[in-house]
Amino acid sequence: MPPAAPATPAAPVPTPGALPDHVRVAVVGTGFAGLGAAITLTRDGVDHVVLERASDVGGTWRDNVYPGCRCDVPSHLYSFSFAPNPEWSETYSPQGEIWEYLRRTAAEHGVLDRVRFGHEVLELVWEDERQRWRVVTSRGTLTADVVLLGNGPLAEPAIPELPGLDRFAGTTFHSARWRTDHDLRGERVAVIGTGASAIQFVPAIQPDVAHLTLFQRTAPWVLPHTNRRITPLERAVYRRVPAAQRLVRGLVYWSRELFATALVRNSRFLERLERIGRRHLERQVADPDLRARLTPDYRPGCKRLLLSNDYYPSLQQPNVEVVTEKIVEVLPHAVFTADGTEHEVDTIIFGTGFRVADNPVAERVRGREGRTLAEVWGDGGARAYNGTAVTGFPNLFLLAGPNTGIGHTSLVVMIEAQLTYIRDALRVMDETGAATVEVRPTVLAAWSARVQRRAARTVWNSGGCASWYLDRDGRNVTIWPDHTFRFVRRTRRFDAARYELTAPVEQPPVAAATTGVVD
Ligand code: N01
Repeated sequence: MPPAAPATPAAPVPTPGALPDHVRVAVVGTGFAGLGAAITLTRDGVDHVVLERASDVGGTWRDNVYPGCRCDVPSHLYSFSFAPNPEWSETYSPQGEIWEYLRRTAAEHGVLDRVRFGHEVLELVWEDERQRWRVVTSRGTLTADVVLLGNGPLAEPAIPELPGLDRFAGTTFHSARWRTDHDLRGERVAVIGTGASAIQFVPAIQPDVAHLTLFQRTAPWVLPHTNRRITPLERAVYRRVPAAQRLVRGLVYWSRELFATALVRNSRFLERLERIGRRHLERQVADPDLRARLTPDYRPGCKRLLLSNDYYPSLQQPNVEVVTEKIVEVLPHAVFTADGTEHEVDTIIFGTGFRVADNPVAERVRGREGRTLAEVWGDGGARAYNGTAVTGFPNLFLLAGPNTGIGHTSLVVMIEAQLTYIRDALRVMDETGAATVEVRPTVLAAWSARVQRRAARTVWNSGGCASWYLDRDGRNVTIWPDHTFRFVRRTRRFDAARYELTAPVEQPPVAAATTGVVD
């Protein structure tokens, strides 16, 4: 099949300059989080560098070029509040437009010359005696007073360890590493997984492949999609009257927050949603047997709600088979399932999601006591105060960190709130002369307990499904279990009293009042 069309480059990406020896702030990644951070730091005149392992900006919107990829959050909200885009062509944007938006926004805000492309961060080590981070990259080492981790929770593909996979003679790839050079036309293709990615690329590739075997472990809730083209008139209005677009953004935001009430309280409203999902299935799938296999057995919202009008129809095409039997083994030319069937295939595509709870970047960050983030989180689960700060890791701020994920609205809202908070933290450091800030252990423990208590009531915890939102111990370590405006409110100012501030070594102590420990 023809390769997915990535965005036409909107802005030239400069060749990387030399790596500085030392910076005030090192930012990791150039998705919404990393670019948002770079824009904020540039505006504030903060000395910084941005480390990006790839050769272009864009994060997940650069990496996910699979056919049919688009955002399932409306574009007017899924964008920076300070950089509205009146030119969105559809209410839910295709991947290429979002990637182009990020490239253009980065260029317009003059942040590209601070980005060092092809620099993968291999190790981040806190040097306590020097009060700074040693940042080891694939192309050299630097030090930084402060590190902002914007590596992204959905950046590391998860590929299941299926017995025999290494002996498969055909092609395999993950949806986030789509082989645009691989022609699927006329092939027998296996797709493993039926999450947000698969339901987008299955209808897109189905017409071209000879046969598609879809391996479904758990049926997703699929709701009707309301995407539509944005008319030239609307675009002209947004261009000339920016307040009109802000109004639409606000309406989208508040309607999503209203909806969040149902998810957060696991309320009866979800039964209505269930009826909508069932009706969608009944309308689109005539065969009762297939319909039964596509019917979820948990509350809608427990896993991400999926939007599609073409997923179910594509599954009923003569060249598609939905297999719900467990995969036992991969043979050189087939996928072998528990019922004893060999499903012969040429290519296997993994739509199996990402390493979120066990993100490998956590193994590369070593804190004050010599332990890695992964080790600390391995004991009690991933946690960060305000999704941002971890005890034992001074001057480290996580963007889109634990429990800042979102099941109902735009992650960009959360990222911008975190940037406000971090920006204020840097201001406090400057004003007090503090060399380090580190969240107090009691504060983090209380925060984590509160988040888990709150999460227990939500549909993500008690909706009757297993999902990547929960870690191995059933803790919700990913989703913000509340309305986003509450997160925005609590991150408006850096609450220095909840942190330990230390003065630069060999300098007088910091004057800031930092004694009171709060919840
Ligand atoms: O991954 P997923 P995704 N054997 O983890 C199945 C965002 N996103 O890439 O449900 C068989 O949702 C697994 O089965 P089960 C969005 O936040 C956003 O689709 O665990 N099957 C599931 O069906 C989303 O939540 C957009 O039983 C196996 C699938 O693989 C996140 O990315 C678009 C298996 C994984 O689903 C991830 O979505 C796309 C195994 N061993 C993605 N292991 C937007 O539009 C896993 N599965 C913004």
